[in-house]
Order: sequence, then structure tokens, then C-alpha cells
Amino acid sequence: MPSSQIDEPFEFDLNELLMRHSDFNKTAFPISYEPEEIVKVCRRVKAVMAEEPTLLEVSPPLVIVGDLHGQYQDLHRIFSCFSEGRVRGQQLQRFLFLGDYVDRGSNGLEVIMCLMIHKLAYPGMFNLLRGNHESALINRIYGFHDEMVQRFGSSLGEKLWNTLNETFTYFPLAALVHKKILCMHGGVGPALKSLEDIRNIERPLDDPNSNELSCALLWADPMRNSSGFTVNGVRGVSVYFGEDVVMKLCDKLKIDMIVRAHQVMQNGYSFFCQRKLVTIFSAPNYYPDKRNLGAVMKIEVDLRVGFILLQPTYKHQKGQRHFLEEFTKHNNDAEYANRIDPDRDLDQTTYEPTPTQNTTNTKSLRSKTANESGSSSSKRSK
Ligand SMILES: [Mn+2]
Repeated sequence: MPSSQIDEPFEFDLNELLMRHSDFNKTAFPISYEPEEIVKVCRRVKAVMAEEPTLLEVSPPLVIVGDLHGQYQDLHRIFSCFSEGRVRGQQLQRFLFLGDYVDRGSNGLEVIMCLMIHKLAYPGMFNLLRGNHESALINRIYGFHDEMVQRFGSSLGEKLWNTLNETFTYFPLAALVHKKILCMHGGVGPALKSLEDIRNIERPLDDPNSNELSCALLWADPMRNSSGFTVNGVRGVSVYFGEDVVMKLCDKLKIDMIVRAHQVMQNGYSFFCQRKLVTIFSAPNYYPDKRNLGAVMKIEVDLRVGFILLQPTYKHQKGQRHFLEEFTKHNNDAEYANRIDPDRDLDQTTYEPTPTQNTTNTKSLRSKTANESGSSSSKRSK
């Protein structure tokens, strides 16, 4: 494609693009894209996001979604959980996505295009934060660059990959729900003293690791039985933060709770620090040998929170009926959790990040074995 085409004004049929991303079972997959329409969508998303603050303000009710990592079919399963009759869930709910759309899984392009197109169609209803994988330095290595080159060839693939990464530099870094629930991909760091510190981070932000606070927002992890901040030796980036940090920060920032993603949870979500922090991971079967669940969090208008769990599904279980059966079963189990009640004992299995998605390498997993997490997952269905 000659570069002059890339510079043309961005006119495209948004409705047609929405249709192409409307329903996994009724539309072609993988989705084919004209290179120019990727460029045009990116250009318009940049313009929309340039107007948004670095700390988004979002109102309940809404659905919060954690890591997706190129699992396009699972994104549609999430949408279908909220469908009513013929109206699809993506048209009925406000969403906040916590980042890590690309890498690891094989359909990062479908995931990010679907989300960006919905952002353009419903800007107030689709809120997209940046994850640590929405950075060229990371997604060159962990899958997205390869995906783009495989689909478009090395020269055009590289060019489109660059265009998408440039768009990521405009993505907001955190969100505040009803002034009470602070959300980000990774976590918090010592540089976070007030919410203004987040608002003051300027975008476009080329390398989030160049700024201590943006680095923590995208990379940091909570650490049980620790206090203060410690070196995040496993990731080699940013910090671990202890329960005392969460307690003090909730007090200081006058917030009730922190919601973040970034770590695989066997049951899709897990509380930390007396329910002051919750991790949500929305890519079921991210570790196929662990059969981890995915979860999304629903925040009601009165700030009650609940979780919807997604079972891993397999090729032999094709079809929406299975998804709905699984969803119904697990949604009944996932009764609404009142976050004022600190007694509920939930599974706290976490997995360390791995350099590549090598599913046979279980050395990188810590905490419990698959069997142990399996039993705790059945326990919590009470
Ligand atoms: Mn991450």
C-alpha cells in the first residue's frame, strides 16, 4: 500500500465495521481488514482519546474486564453474558477494560479493533485503559508483532503494528468509578500521593516505563504478607506493594477499593487486603493445563460488586448454547458479594508471569497446584 493512502482523510463505514465485530458465531472469523481501515480507525481513536483525561471518571453501573490477551471469542462470550433478547450486551452495558488486549493469544488484532470500533461508536460506554502489553517494547516480543507480520507481511505488518502502538500511547492509564473505586491495569507505587499525580501524567506517553508512576500503574503487583514497597524481582519492572500500602492509600485518596488486572487468577478474580483490592483476569484457559477461569466484575449503581465467571471452553463444545449453560451455572454460583463483608474466604491463587506462554512449563507457577485450586474453586460455589 503506498503511504499516500495512509494519509488520506479518515472516512469509513462505522456501522459496517460494527457489524463485522458484532457476534462471534454469525460473522466471519478471522476478520479481514483493509490496511487503510486500521489506520483510519486508529487515527480517529487517537483524536477521541486525546480529549480524555489520563484518569477517566466513570459512573456505575458498569462492567469491568481484565486481561483479554487476544482471546477474541472470549470477548464475545463476555458481551453475550449481558445480552437481552436480540440486543447484544455490548450495546446495553457501560464497560471499563483494564488493558492487555494484545499478545499471548492469537487474535490481538480482532480484540483491539473490536474495542476501538466500539469506542468510536459508543465513546462514553466503552472505556479502554492501557495495559503493560500496549507498548511496542513489550508487544514486539510477546506475540502481537508476529501476528501483524503474519497477517500483512513484513513491511505492511510492521507499519500497521507501529500505527497501533502509536495509538496505544494515547490510552488513559487509570479510571475512577464514582470517585470511590480506583482502577488500573497493574497497581500503585510510591510516587502515587494524590489522584492529581495520575491526572498530571501527560499523554501521548511513548514509554510508560519512563515515568515511575505510569510504570507502577501498568506493572506493579500486590504482595501478600509484605509491607511497604519491595522490588518486583519476578517481572524485573516496578514494585510489589503490601497490604499496608493499600490500606493507607485508600484512606489518603478517600477511595473504597482498588480494582486491577495483570495476574492470572485461578477463579478469574481474587480479593486482597480485606477486600480493599481485587484482581480480575478475563482470559479463561490462559494456562490450558490449569484451566483457569476468567471473570468480569459488575458494579451496580449502588456500588455493590459481583462477578461473572467464564469457564474455559474447548473446540468440541462449539456453539453458543454451551456458553450460555456454563454461564448460567457459574453465574448462579457467583452470588453478589457485598464488599463490606470481609469474612468471605476466596481463592487466592496467583501465577507468576511467564516470559512466553509456554503451557508445559509449570515451574513458573507458584502457590497451589491445579488440584488444590480446583477444590477451592468448587468450595467457593457455596
Ligand atoms: Mn499485564
